[in-house]
Amino acid sequence: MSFSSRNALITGVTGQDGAYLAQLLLSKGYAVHGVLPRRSTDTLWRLRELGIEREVQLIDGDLTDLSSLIRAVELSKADEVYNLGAQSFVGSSWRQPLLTAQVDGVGALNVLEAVRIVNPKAHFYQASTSEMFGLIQAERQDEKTPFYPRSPYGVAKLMAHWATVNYRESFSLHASSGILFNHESPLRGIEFVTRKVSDAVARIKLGLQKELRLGNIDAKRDWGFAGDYVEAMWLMLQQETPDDYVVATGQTHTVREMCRIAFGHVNLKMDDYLVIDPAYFRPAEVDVLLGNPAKAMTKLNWKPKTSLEELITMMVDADLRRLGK
Ligand code: NAP
Ligand code: F7E
Repeated sequence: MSFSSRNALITGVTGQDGAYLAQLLLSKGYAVHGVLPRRSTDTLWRLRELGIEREVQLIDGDLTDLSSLIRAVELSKADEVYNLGAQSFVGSSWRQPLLTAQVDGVGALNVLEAVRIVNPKAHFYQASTSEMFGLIQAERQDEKTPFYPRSPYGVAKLMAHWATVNYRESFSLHASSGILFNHESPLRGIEFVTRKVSDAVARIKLGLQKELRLGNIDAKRDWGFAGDYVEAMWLMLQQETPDDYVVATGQTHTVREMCRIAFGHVNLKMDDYLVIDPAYFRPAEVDVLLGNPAKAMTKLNWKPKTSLEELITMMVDADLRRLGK
């Protein structure tokens, strides 16, 4: 089906998910607009890698500047607004807690306000996160599992999550929240552990690096592919009624296992290169995450399509190609 008369607005369009979501919406015929915060460096590399840099219409704006968001919702004539913008690195959130709260917490409220003021009929998506479960209160986390965030990032995202629920209940906004578990891709930021590993493995294989320094490799995550997860975001906004959905694979693996897959893919032994460095341990850790995506699978007819092995080998191959150029 073509959505050629529909306008979408994405905050965080230059990030991993923003780029894949923009690509998905363009393929469906949407006019895609993106909020672009002012930066002194070029931040369009992901849109360029996907070959859609010229197709996304960029509008200056920042999540901390309500007036810029009002202008963006007006200019884009958005039917669907996806709030993906965030300071998304958990590790940095202890070092920049107030910025994280302003961007990830109050920023989401700013987008909700812009939608409420300009076009309360627009469908709204909030990028919630499994980090809200933190110190897990159930073995498999679903939409009913109580939250217990363990970082300033998780705390800020919890505010945004409840603001989304509250605007749905208070103002009847079509506001949905996707509680997404970790999702990765060749477009993942280099500071996150999967991409740090895929980049390092490629460098070691090519003789450009000697070792890989990591923190807590016993942490367990439910890792999926970002390309699969943006489909779930879109599906949520196509539903008759707004709701909250867990999006996950239902499998969990340690950082150590993920790392072993990456080294094994290029016929290297992880133990020959891995160094544990206390600098990468966090003040409070989320030890294990394991999602139950049953609701998304039943109600959205969504399912994850990519195994961890496929994901990590895809990322290592992409980094080998990049570094080989
Ligand atoms: P990402 O790659 O870090 O992208 C974040 C985006 O937000 C970037 O485009 C960034 O622009 C933008 N941004 C940062 N501060 C901003 C501000 N003040 N105003 C406007 N835009 C701003 O993150 P991602 O992995 O794509 O994740 C997308 C969203 O899902 C985030 O909200 C994240 O917290 C959430 N989430 C991610 C995961 C995951 O595993 N990837 C899981 C659950 C939830 P600059 O690069 O120019 O700063
Ligand atoms: O860490 C451990 C680290 O930074 C994963 C974000 O997208 O997903 C992401 O948050 C695990 C943690 O992701 C290193 O301690 C060990 O236990 O890749 P990460 P994250 O913190 O899970 C959630 C769902 C989001 O919402 C976030 O936005 O790996 N770990 N050694 C390490 N992590 C990093 N980054 N670097 C290390 O050297």
